[in-house]
Amino acid sequence: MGLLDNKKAIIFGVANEKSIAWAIAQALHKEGAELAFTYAGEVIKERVTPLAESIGSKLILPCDVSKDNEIDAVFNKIKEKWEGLDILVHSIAFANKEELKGLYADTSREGFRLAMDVSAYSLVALAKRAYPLMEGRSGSIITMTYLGSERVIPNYNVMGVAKAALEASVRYLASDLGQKKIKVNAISAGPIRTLAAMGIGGFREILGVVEQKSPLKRNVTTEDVAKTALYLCSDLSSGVTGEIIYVDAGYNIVGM
Ligand code: 0WD
Repeated sequence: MGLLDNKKAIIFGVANEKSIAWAIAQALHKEGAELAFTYAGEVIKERVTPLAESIGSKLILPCDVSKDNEIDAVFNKIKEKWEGLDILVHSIAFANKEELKGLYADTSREGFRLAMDVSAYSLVALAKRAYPLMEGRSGSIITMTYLGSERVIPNYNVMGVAKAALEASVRYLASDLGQKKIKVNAISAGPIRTLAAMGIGGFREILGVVEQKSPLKRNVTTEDVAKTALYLCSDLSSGVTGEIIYVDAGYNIVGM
């Protein structure tokens, strides 16, 4: 018997086998959840399809989260195939590469809009379509954030500001959806070498600092994050909502 037997979960944000979302998908699958995946663009489709199929997923759908019509199509399909939904994993962020180096003070209006739209508003856009499908099912929505939302991390820039908006959205969504018995939480992960992370200037240096200074004296893995995701998506976290949970080897508590 698994923790998530008979649960239906949709995963947004698998780009390849190194993605945090992929480790989460595997953990949810292992505990019995049935999974749907989305991808943005044909290149990602080719990477996601074999991964999704390897764990028996039959629903692999296109979705650029900056397009409402694509989001609508995904949730219409979920309604048609599954009728309801128990778990939504949002593991998506994007900013133009030139915004992730140099000065935050040089952020462009369009760069700010794009980072906010894809990295923060997208959670709201997905939650808006998910909650009617979660009615009466004790749903769980999770998203991924980073310490750059509350402290200045060199080069993280506009993404830090987008993550602050994302974390505030977690609290507002948790408040709205609590009466429908839906939990909304975020995991604040330590740095992990993924496609998205490699776009951040000086990322290798950040990994080195965490290894040296964090209480556990190591970096975290996608499996570390996936275990907390499993907790948040299952009944083990039945009394937890609106939280930002750190999976960062304790780095966030360190002052010096
Ligand atoms: O150190 C890290 N890797 C951390 C990541 C530390 C703390 C938090 N995070 C967050 C990221 O900010 C993101 O929200 O975790 C989430 C997942 O990121 P990841 O697993 O590190 O990176 P990746 O494997 O690249 O997945 C993010 C994916 C995109 O990948 P690419 O590399 O193609 O940009 O987000 C998806 C895409 O698959 N994505 C979109 N999906 C739909 N519509 C869009 C979009 N417009 N843009 C990006």
